[in-house]
Amino acid sequence: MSTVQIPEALDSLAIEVPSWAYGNSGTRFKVFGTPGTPRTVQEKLQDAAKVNELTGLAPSVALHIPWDKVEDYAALREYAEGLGVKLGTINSNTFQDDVYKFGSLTHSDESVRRRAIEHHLECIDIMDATGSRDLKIWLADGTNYPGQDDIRARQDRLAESLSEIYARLGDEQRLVLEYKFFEPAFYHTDVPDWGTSYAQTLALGEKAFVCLDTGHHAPGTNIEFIVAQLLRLGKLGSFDFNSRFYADDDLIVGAADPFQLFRIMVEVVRGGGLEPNSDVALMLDQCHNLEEKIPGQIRSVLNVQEMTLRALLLDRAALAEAQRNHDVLAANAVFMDAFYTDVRPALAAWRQERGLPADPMAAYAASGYQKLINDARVGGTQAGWGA
Ligand code: LRH
Ligand code: MN
Ligand code: MN
Repeated sequence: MSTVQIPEALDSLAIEVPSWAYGNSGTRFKVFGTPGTPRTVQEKLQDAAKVNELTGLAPSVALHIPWDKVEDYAALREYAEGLGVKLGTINSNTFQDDVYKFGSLTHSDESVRRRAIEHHLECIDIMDATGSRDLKIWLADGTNYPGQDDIRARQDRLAESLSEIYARLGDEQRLVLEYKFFEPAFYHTDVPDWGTSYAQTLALGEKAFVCLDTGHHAPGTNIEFIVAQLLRLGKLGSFDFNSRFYADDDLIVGAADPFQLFRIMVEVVRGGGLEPNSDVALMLDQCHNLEEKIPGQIRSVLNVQEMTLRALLLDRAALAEAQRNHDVLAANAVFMDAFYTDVRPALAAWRQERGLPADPMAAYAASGYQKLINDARVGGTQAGWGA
């Protein structure tokens, strides 16, 4: 019998899954095909619904446009809802067309900027049809060589382009601006860090927020500090969760550094990020190059759930007491106690109480779903990279 008491706050934990996680992906060296890969957006939604069915944790699916382009988004919404999931964040994409070689929202040529702005306005039209709240913008814009372009003028053009997109948002809609310090640009990136995203979104207004992708930081960056700071400033809009060893590796969240995920979730809880009506949306942004995609996603949402529970179990009163006494070792011990708590047996029981499988990974393996899709789907598509 486990002694872990699960706080009610865990009941409402929701992690959005990305449609592109179900497609084949890889590196610039090779994209391996996986049996059962979805051929259509609808099939990606079916797989996402399976993850939600077995975990109760993934009620919405992010789309990437044009990777998930369809004729009728209202019909797609109905289809998703029929499967028990909602359509979530709409991700724009100005990083795969030749016209954007030298930038999109920051481009020096007005006609290219116009095209990129129009793409975002189209994404907002899609949000109107899908009922999505968030438009997520990540830009590949940047330069490879010092002197290649005027980096300050690019900031000005970015601000102008973003304000036109922002002006089109509905009352309940939001814009989240994701930062990344390098790649595909190698000298400078136009939105490299949280400070730039904060400055740009602050100028836009209260419906604009920062998106923090955990893979988009230099090694050694204290990400939980950024989380604390953005929550303090009321500007943390969303997470793209994944793991990195070296760069933007897009591996399963919590796989590379579970302790870092714990530290991040401690700050999320501390900053009110799990409270009802919080501004913070939790999402995965991952690719499964080698492993099977559906169990990869199941593992991912379970990792977030486990670390969230450990963060909720942190004895904050004891921690505050030790901190007040400047008892460094006691404070650290309280912190580590929560991290080292094995919450898995308690979570298994908690799931069963809610009619979910105690072990979603085992339930998936036993479900026969993988064989079903392997047989039914021939010629699945790539996640989008190079597609
Ligand atoms: C960029 C990024 C961004 C994209 C996704 C596919 O590296 O993190 O969120 O939309 O990958
Ligand atoms: Mn991302
Ligand atoms: Mn990324």
